[in-house]
Amino acid sequence: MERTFLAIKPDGVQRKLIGEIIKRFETKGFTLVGLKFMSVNRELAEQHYDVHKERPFFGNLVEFITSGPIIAMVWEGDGVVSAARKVIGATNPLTAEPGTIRGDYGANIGRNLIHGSDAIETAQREIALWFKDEELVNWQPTLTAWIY
Ligand code: RTP
Ligand code: MG
Repeated sequence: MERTFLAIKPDGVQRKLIGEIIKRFETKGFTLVGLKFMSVNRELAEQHYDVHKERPFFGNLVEFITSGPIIAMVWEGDGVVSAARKVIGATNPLTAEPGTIRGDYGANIGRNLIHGSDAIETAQREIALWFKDEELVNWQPTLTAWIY
């Protein structure tokens, strides 16, 4: 079953949006298989955003993601990688559609509340970077198997 890595960024935690954000993936029907509340050190932040290391905003990005605790999560479901990106919305909250997390709650590209893996291969890399195998719970909801 497909899995994706999602992280509620420091702004989402500080704005008390953890419950609201998690609720959207739960009610959509995806299955939570990993979750931890944690601080992010510089090394992990730089590895996570390695693909952006030549971009002008890289320094600010690393500074921001290490500025306060985050919620790291792994979610499972058919097509979850691209579907989660749709639930999250466009990178810039100012142009993200209403109804998406960023469209509903964000107003700044550097404070866009949540990260979501952008492809299946990226998700595999990010899950391995953020979680040990034993931190993931392999389970399936039995009463609602049709929801994945
Ligand atoms: P994320 O990786 O955080 O889920 O966001 P994303 O895929 O929608 O966007 P991405 O292109 O991967 O960029 C990573 C984060 O960098 C910040 N950013 N700032 N100032 C800028 O032009 C700019 N462009 C990107 C955003 O906070 C974005 O989430
Ligand atoms: Mg990205």
